[in-house]
Amino acid sequence: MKHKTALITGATSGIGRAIAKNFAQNGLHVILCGRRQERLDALQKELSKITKVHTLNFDVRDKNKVFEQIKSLPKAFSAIDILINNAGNAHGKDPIDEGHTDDWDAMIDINVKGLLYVTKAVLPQMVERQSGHIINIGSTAGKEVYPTGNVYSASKHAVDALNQGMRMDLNGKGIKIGAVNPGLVETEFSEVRFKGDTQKADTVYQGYTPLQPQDVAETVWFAVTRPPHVNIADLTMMCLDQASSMIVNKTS
Ligand code: NDP
Ligand code: 8X3
Repeated sequence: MKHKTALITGATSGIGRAIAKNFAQNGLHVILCGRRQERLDALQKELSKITKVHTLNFDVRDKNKVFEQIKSLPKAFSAIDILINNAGNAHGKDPIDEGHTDDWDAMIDINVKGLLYVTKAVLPQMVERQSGHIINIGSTAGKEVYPTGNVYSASKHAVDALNQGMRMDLNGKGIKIGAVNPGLVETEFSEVRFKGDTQKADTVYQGYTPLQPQDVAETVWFAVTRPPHVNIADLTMMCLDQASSMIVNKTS
């Protein structure tokens, strides 16, 4: 596992950043992706003390930039062993008749099409080498729908479908495909969903003990360290206080 190269989308925050740190601490070389350059620079500075780090700045919605950036990788980083398709967010939380088309576009374009573009840019080399591992970060929202979750949930159901489809189409080509589907994780997710309303965002994680990004990172690490014949195909994880999207044991 040491010195393998992993590309992580959405490495500037939350789950992606925790996965990047965990990989770096375990000796993997990491390619950190995101749009916020100052955060990419800060994480690169931190992780460069313990491993080899490269950063790529692109919006996953920008198809040409995705291909251009991944093609531009220096030789030392160009063979990608592990791809973590993590970049994504919810935008808004409204009943369908009150939803905003810009939010819908963002969720479908980032969570679904962006994941496809990055996968398309990385896959050919994995197919050629007959080896590689892709982990798609889905969600409990990709397994069940909840009121006002409509389009976000649809985008994560698409990730679930793509995870299955990729595994079928790549069967026999030596590439592992799997999903990790977390429930509520305390990240900047709700801040993005509620467009910077931090007070509203904070209430999502109050009154119970939610998952932390590190919990998801440790689960991803478990998946990537299984023996060659074992593929974690589809794993759903929630905090103890969560039973489903709608059932959370809040004590306050
Ligand atoms: P954060 O908001 O903390 O992180 C989101 C990451 O995605 C950031 O690094 C951001 O980077 C990146 N990103 C967002 N939009 C784009 C874009 N257009 N192009 C490139 N990168 C982008 O949220 P989380 O860590 O919680 O979310 C990570 C993943 O986990 C998402 O796919 C989310 O759906 C999923 N998830 C989250 C759960 C939760 O409760 N938090 C539960 C289940 C799944 P930057 O802004 O720098 O581009
Ligand atoms: C994030 C979890 O419940 O906010 O995927 O949709 S939830």
